[in-house]
Amino acid sequence: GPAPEAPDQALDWLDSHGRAFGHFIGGKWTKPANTFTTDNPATGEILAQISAADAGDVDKAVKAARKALKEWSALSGFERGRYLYAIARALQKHARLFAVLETLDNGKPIRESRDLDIPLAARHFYHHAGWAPLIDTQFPSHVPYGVCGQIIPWNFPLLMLAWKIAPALAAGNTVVLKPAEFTSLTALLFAEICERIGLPKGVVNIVTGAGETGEAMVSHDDIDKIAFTGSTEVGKAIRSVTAGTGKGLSLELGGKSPYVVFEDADIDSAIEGLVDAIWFNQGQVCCAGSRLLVQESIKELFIARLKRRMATLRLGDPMDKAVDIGAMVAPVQVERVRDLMQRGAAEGATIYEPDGEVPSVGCFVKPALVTNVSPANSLVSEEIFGPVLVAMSFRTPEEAVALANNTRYGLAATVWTENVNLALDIAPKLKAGVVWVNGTNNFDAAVGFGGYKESGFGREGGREGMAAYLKPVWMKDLKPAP
Ligand code: TXE
Repeated sequence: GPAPEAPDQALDWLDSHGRAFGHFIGGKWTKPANTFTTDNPATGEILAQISAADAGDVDKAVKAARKALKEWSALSGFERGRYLYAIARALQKHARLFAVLETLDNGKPIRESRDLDIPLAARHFYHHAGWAPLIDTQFPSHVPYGVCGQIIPWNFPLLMLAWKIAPALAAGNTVVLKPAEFTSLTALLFAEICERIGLPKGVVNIVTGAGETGEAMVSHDDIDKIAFTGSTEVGKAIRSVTAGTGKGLSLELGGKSPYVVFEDADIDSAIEGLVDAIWFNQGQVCCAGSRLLVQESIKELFIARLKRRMATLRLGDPMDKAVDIGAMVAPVQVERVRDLMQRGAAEGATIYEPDGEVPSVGCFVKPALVTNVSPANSLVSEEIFGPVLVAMSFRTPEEAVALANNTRYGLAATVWTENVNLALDIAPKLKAGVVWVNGTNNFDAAVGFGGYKESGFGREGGREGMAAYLKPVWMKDLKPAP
């Protein structure tokens, strides 16, 4: 096969920063302070020192964003769009460096960071560059929120940054963004891109750190809106902290998305779709198709073919271009997954894993298929956020809908059938923010993404995503028509 991707360029970039990073505030880098390490989860090697921002650092970042707001929001949409195009082009120009850095820091297969994470992040900036000059006409009588505090997870580090920053900037907001503590590096490289393309200082501020830094943002008085993607638990805490304030809020939280396969489905395609739905990014995907619901009549055949396909998945060095399953993000996530699987097994589940060795170092977890479960089993109800698929069966379409909706989450759902009428009947009955028919994980910057129920509220992407960064205002001084 092809030689593994070389990490040199990314390591050179880390070296150029002395392998230690401060925060990016008001267009300047602070000195590294109060540092913690970020490592490569596939090898355990330390990559760099990252600074943990305290309330004082967060305050400086908010002040910088506040200072930049007046000029930035007063620019024409056309001018803001030009900056967003410049960012998009720079992401494309440095795509290889971004992809390698992402894979080193996160453990995801290089094939995914190269073909999905980075191109989709660039696409998000292109898309919103196009929105910027349309805001005046598409959203008359709207103003930007102001200073936005954005907190993102570690599963798609640069892509989640793009989902947050691109629409905020297009609408005329300024931002303070905090990446997740496991994966700060591509956000820091992004800060350097903002510097290089001459984005006005203070429009984008990046502060790094863990939950305490996030808490300092959430409780800061001068942030106008918080946008959060992460665990349902933290999302609920943020909602209660912001409840008594005037802050805007959007939450994109966990999921336990159903993947419904009817007996007339194209089975080969449904299996390939399922591989993508649950084993993409080691299953660390909020909309992962983690609950297979397969019609009773084809259950045996389908499960047998799925097991055969699982045995061909290649697990190992994420820098290897042929690898399907890389490393999970951190040891704590591996433990979380193992604990849940033990609990599920103790509750009676049968767990299948294909044969084969797992590397002795690194955060590697084999793909797993769970069967013999009742709806009460923890593996059916809890978000596992790892490469673990839970399978159940149904007899009738009504039963499929009932099982699919039997969850506290509602982020995504997939329906697989050759019968268009059945698909059109079932899809609207599924309580999920996005429903895919005969496909899965189709993301588009032009389509709003977000959840129902405990998966959160607010949409990212498309017109709804733009609206999330704008506030309607009543123009009292509008002159009456002559
Ligand atoms: O998430 P956290 P964790 C789910 C998934 C996973 C579990 C735990 O099930 O196994 O959550 O992951 C910041 N105030 N998802 O513990 O803590 C944190 O620093 C403000 C699903 O890593 O929610 C990081 O930047 N911010 C999910 C971000 O929140 C706080 C993606 C997310 O981390 C904070 C990630 C606080 N009190 C995990 N505490 C998805 N929907 O895609 C932490 N943070």
